[in-house]
Amino acid sequence: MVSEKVEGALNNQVRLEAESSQFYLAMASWAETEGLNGVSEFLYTHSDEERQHMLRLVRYINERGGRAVIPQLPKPPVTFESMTQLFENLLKHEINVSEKISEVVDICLNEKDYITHNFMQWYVAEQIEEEALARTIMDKLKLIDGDKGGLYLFDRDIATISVTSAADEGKK
Ligand code: OFO
Repeated sequence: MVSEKVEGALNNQVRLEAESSQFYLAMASWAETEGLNGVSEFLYTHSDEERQHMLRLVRYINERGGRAVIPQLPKPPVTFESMTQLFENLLKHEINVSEKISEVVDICLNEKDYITHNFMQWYVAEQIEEEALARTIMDKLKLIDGDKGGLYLFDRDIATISVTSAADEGKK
């Protein structure tokens, strides 16, 4: 059974994961209209992954005797200034999510809820990978520095990357 505090913290996280999914969906859609097909594929996949993160929490809360709250979401932006600005936003967003996950972990420890603490470790590991991936993408964009040929190759290559595949690469 989760305590009220832990239930509240997990439901906050449900909202954040849902917001991430919506945010990346908006980014994917914008990229698609800009002809950035690789970037848009990457972001559509990323958006789906965030939805899975949300679902995992929803099911856990309910399984542990709590009640998951399906949140109302703010409208994400329709357009983005540039691909660099888009990925800057993504990195900032992920850093914020990591901070929030640390807060949930902290609440679990204060509440002596070691089961939820254990459950949250999956999110801690996931955030390390997601932040690393976002930083790698930003490094590549800095390297390309607006060069059209470089952007073309970047768009082509990013289609094959996902957080999961990047994590698998790391394990090889
Ligand atoms: Fe759910 O991992 Fe990103 O936000």
